[in-house]
Amino acid sequence: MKKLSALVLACAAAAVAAPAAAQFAKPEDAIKYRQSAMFLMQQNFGRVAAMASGRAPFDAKVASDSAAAAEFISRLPWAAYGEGTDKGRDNRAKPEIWSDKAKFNDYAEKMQAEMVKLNAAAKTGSLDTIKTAVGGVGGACKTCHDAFRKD
Ligand code: ASC
Repeated sequence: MKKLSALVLACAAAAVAAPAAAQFAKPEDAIKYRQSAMFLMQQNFGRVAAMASGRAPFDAKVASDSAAAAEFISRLPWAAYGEGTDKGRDNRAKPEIWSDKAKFNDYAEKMQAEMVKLNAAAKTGSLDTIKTAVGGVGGACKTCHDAFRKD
């Protein structure tokens, strides 16, 4: 019994200590994962942004559902930027992501905070409120891309 609890504890400790990268079998999978998350986030955010700019007709339900999806997805990419995931599949991540991780994480957190605001704004059903929040998210995307994405 003692042995079993020690083993369970050791496994739990290992699971906590394991780097986020450990959830991916290979760097290619991590890159594909974060690119997929970014794509899904962009598609959902882009739908709301198109309504905010008048390129698409405003549909409060679609805006709300899309913003909720974008907000959830905004939490996903970050676990897939572990050490050694700069190469393994065609990607535009700059080396600064790993050499200036604190700044990268700060930008990532700011974007997620803007997504929370967008989701709340979309729930109000007010297009003007959504427009402001779309501006916040777009700015956060751009700030990070300018610093950490190639071209
Ligand atoms: C998008 C998208 C981005 C941001 C950015 C906002 O829809 O793909 O990277 O918005 O263009 O400035």
